[in-house]
Amino acid sequence: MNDTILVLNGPNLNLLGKRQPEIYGHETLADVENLCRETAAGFGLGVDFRQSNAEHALIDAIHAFRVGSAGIVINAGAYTHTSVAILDALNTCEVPVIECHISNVHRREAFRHHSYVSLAATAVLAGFGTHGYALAIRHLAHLRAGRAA
Ligand code: CA2
Repeated sequence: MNDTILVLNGPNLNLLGKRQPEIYGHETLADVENLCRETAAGFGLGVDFRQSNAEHALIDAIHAFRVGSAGIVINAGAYTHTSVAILDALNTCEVPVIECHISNVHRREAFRHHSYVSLAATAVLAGFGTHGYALAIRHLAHLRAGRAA
């Protein structure tokens, strides 16, 4: 088991902080990356922080971290609601997977209420804003401490 958490962000999240602040807030993805690194460092863990608009790149990243890592935090963006391919990749994971959404998807449009990612997730966070990423990392650290004991 290594010390690195994959934090994986899907389509359009590169625009975080630049559009729709009423839904997603003012923080940029670079701010989220800093938050993740600082949070993980507090537990002696590292972060590989990635964003892609391409489904295959997200799947390749999951494959690279599916075994032996400290876990995966995934905000798959709209692929959450559509991608059986990402679900299939997550179902191969031997490490914990935390699904994280900035907005509360359950008080939004009905098509956001179903998540393929949730079918493979250890835990799900929605509506905590970007703070949800820190909570997800904190939970991975907690699970890791339990596994090491
Ligand atoms: O709430 C979330 O984190 C979402 O995963 C964000 C996705 C959306 O499709 C999911 O239903 C919920 C959208 C990501 C788009 O990100 C943007 C951020 C700022 C401006 C424009 C898009």
